[in-house]
Amino acid sequence: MKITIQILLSALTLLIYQKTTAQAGYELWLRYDRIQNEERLENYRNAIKSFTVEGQSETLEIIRKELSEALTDLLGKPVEQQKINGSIVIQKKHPNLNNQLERMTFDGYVIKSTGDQIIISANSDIGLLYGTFGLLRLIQTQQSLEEVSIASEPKIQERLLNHWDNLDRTSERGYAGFSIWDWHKLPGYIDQRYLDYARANASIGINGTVLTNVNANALILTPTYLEKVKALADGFRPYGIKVYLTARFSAPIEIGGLATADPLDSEVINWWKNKVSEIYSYIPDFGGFLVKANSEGQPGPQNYGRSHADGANMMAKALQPHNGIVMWRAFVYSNEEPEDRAKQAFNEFMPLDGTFEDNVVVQVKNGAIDFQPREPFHPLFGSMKETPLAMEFQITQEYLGQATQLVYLAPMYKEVLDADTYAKGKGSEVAKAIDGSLYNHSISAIAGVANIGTDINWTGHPFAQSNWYTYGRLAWDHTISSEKIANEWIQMTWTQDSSKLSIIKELMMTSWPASVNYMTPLGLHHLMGTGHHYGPGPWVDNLPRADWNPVYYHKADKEGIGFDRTRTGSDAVDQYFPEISKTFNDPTTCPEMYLLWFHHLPWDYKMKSGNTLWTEIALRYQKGVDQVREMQNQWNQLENSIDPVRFSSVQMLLEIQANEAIWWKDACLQYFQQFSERKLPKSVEPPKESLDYYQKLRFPYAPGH
Ligand code: BDP
Repeated sequence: MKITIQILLSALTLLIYQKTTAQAGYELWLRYDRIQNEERLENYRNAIKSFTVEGQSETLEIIRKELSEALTDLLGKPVEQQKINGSIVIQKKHPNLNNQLERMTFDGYVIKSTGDQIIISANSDIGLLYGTFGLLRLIQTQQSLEEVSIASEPKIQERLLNHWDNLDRTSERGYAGFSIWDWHKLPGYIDQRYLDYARANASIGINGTVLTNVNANALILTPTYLEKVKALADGFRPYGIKVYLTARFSAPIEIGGLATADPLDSEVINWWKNKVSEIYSYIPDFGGFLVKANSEGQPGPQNYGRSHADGANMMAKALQPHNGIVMWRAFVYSNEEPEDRAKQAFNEFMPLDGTFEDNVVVQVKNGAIDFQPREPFHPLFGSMKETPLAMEFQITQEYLGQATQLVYLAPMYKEVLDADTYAKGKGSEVAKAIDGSLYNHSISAIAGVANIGTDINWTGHPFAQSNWYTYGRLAWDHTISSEKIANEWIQMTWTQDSSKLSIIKELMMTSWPASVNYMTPLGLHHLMGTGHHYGPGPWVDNLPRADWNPVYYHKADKEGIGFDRTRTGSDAVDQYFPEISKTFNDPTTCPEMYLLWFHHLPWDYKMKSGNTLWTEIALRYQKGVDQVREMQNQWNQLENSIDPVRFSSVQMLLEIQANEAIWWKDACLQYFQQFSERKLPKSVEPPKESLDYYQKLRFPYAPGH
């Protein structure tokens, strides 16, 4: 009797625990809520009575568990596993699908209905895992399975997360708690979170992870830490996720006892060769290195008078025998350089095109400055022909409201991916430069700076999960639309009700344009507070480097505002192909969203709307505030249809966001008004606090810094 009560009690505790974590959002988009539409449910129940997974491997075991649990939850009744001939058949290289599979590269999959069965097939177990999640997504988003025939393969080969995580568990620009890697307890303790992380990534096709910060610590390359890295790699492997590390360029000195890290020094070359072999003895499928060198104080080849190519190639050669790659970052700009910061990476890397080893990928941020709310695409895309370029997106919202703001980033990523570089005439989109199709590169890669931490919902803001999801989906297929991704994610995360879905989607689709409006409208950029980048600080002018100060970027004065990057200014426009540079160079053809990125214009400059520039700026800030208020109204309509914990968490965060939007508007407009010396338009709400008040705000413990 006593035992039965104990069992009942622990079952109850587990149930309550599961309910609480579900309400807190731990399940991400893998909630598998029961299908509510009775007709659909009946169809699924008829079509799916059982499943069969052919073969044995750790990955196939994961598939079995996933299918059994997911189908049982989605269909609200247990779905049996059968030895042969289930209604879903998961089989590698299925003979009926040979034709399609033979043409498939990487880890693509086919899902095909034959009338009485649904077959999922692929060339690898990992492909089968992706196919399994693909099928579950179809059910989660309530697609018909009757005549399903899907062939899906990733357009980009290496789809990585970059964790800017430190060994002390802080996370640079992390807003969701601490790093999920508990180095102290590794390798003995494998936190369930690691496996849940791997599973979530596999569900969206992410196949690699860089565990450590680009501002690297050489200790990660020592045996003590490599043991720990191995434990993680072993856990991730069945989910198809390879591990990569950041390599500190000066490691040969710091942990190797050498006197130099000169990439042409034979001892240094040997040191890296041996170090790489040692890493592979722990992790036979190690992915390779990500390197930030000669950037923001990090050591690099230039310390020894060598080039980025010398540095990258030295590491690349050490990795070649093991099939590893080097991702060498192009995020470089120099303090001594009087040149416009936006031009420096291009100037530095273009002359090196054609000199990199085959296993080097140059990793380029989406824009030429630094993950701003909106940036024109980086001019290196399309221009570097001989070198594969990886796109680096930031998923963590360093400059986009951190964890207090709801900003759905798919439209931002898409704006960049879809931008035409004109490198080979019309139709040379940035996406093609990355997926390798523009210049026939054999390696292709994409990186997203992760927003994942120890918070129970993983990402701090419940809606920040959508950005992790989006990144994975676009890395797999950059042609999917922002709306479609939002639809999927909302159905899997929030609701199956179409009218509620539309409300959430509208809110999400408004969020990025809104944030651009209330932070940096019309091409303004880098106006954020010092160091932590939290909130506005357009007045900041006292940082040691000119190009760390917001005043460097907006250049507001009595005459006007904006950075002149035209041919008569810094001439950054000419780093683009002529079709683009011509458009950007002329304020009348330059898209207004980038206007002040490329032009310094008088306050009375006439905008397309007929307003003066000053009026337009003011109206944009106000519009951003109004848009957030509208987002609040939309969310409030969902009370009672969303579980109370997640509902009120988003409600509170939107209230914070609304206040932060007002803060941005008031601080920026009052600051710029000192130069414009013009009144605010009537429809702009008067500021809540004085400029002086905003300038005195301090946030010594703002997260992520
Ligand atoms: C900037 C961040 C800084 C990073 C740097 C980078 O503020 O923390 O170290 O980028 O990408 O956006 O290396």
